[in-house]
Amino acid sequence: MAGPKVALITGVTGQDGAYLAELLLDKGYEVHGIKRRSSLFNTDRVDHLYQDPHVDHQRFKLHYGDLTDSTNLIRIIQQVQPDEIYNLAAMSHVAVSFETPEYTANADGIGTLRILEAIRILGLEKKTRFYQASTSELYGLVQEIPQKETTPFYPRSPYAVAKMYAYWITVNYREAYGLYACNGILFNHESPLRGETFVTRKITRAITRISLGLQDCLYLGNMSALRDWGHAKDYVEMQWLMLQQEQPEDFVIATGVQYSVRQFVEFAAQELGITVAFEGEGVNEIGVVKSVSGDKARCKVGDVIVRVDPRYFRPTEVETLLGDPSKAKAKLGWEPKTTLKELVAEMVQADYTAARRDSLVKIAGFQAYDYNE
Ligand code: NDP
Ligand code: GDR
Repeated sequence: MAGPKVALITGVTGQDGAYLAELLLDKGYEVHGIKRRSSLFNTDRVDHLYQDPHVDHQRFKLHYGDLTDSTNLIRIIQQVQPDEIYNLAAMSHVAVSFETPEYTANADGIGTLRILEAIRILGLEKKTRFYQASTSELYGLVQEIPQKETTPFYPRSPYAVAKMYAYWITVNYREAYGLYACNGILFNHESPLRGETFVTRKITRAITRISLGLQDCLYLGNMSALRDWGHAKDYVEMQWLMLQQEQPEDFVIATGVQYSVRQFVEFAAQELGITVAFEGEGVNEIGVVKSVSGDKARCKVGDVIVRVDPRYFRPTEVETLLGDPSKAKAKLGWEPKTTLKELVAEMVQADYTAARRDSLVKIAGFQAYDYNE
């Protein structure tokens, strides 16, 4: 009898890696993940999936590795003999890529080549299917609205340029060597597991902390940027689906709806029952909280909530992204399940719970948890 399918996920400790590992385990896969060595634990998002390596039939295994080290990638792939590889690892922060352009090119661009070459070196071209985490950032300075699979690319950051190399090397290995390799061109997707420095999570975290008096103000950069935001949980299902087709193809994954960063702030505030004003607007020159409602809200009228800090502006910005997911709907029968409002509600709830815990500790110290006293 054939054993379970074996998947290898790079970037398993990230947002998508955690949701994808969960999905594949639910489907009965044996899941291997590559994690980087860090001086602190970096496995928070997958700790609930951890299985004691001393028990039999362990189905979730982690390996130390790095996309900048081909010897390590070849060894892991040889050992694991995966049916499917999901290449999710990347230096994924657009703004940070301007600070670390060479590293970003190495990890995000050449890292993809290293995996594709490992598949070839090990003679796994017919066995191993490959998914590349491509991105709407490829469209950058958009040439067409909405963006679809045929829209020309115009990357606007070292991150997007590195991902463009990864996109084309994936296509090239498919055409040159017959690999089952495909690109998911995913538009922004978020969740309570989103990294804290991406704008959506930064907003839901800050606004819940402000409402509980743990933080005074939220500083943002370009609030007019428009994005097509979906839920990460919906999007990882597509990553799996793309590797289950007869022929490998590239797909745009998006909701087809667009909002601004500023609107995202407003939705988050509404969810929390507070109304915000922005710097330069409202009754005075700096922006104030205009009204307060709901028992969660601890802000006073007059508190400044959202201010602009130019340090968050990017040297070249991607002003607008809007995806057309028609091909994914037609060929894979996929549609996003979560609206932006539902996504915001889930993120605000999760961050409010965390902020409330911090607030209790701040107010009452550890006594807050000492129920025997
Ligand atoms: P995260 O930033 O949450 O996760 C990135 C993962 O990559 C982490 O596990 C990180 O490890 C790991 N990683 C980073 N550098 C290396 C390296 N050199 N070697 C090995 N592992 C590394 O990203 P997401 O989960 O949000 O995104 C997953 C992928 O999808 C990324 O490639 C991203 O660029 C791409 N993408 C994401 C979109 C989104 O909206 N989320 C949209 C389109 C594409 P550690 O935990 O140690 O930092
Ligand atoms: P993005 O996501 O660059 O689209 O890349 P991010 O959330 O960082 O920015 C979205 C937009 O918000 C604007 N912005 C701010 N961004 C951050 N991070 N912090 C701020 O304070 C802030 N203020 C305004 C940005 O300028 C931008 O326009 C994400 C990543 O997950 C990539 O890996 C992925 O490829 C793309 O989405 C699709």
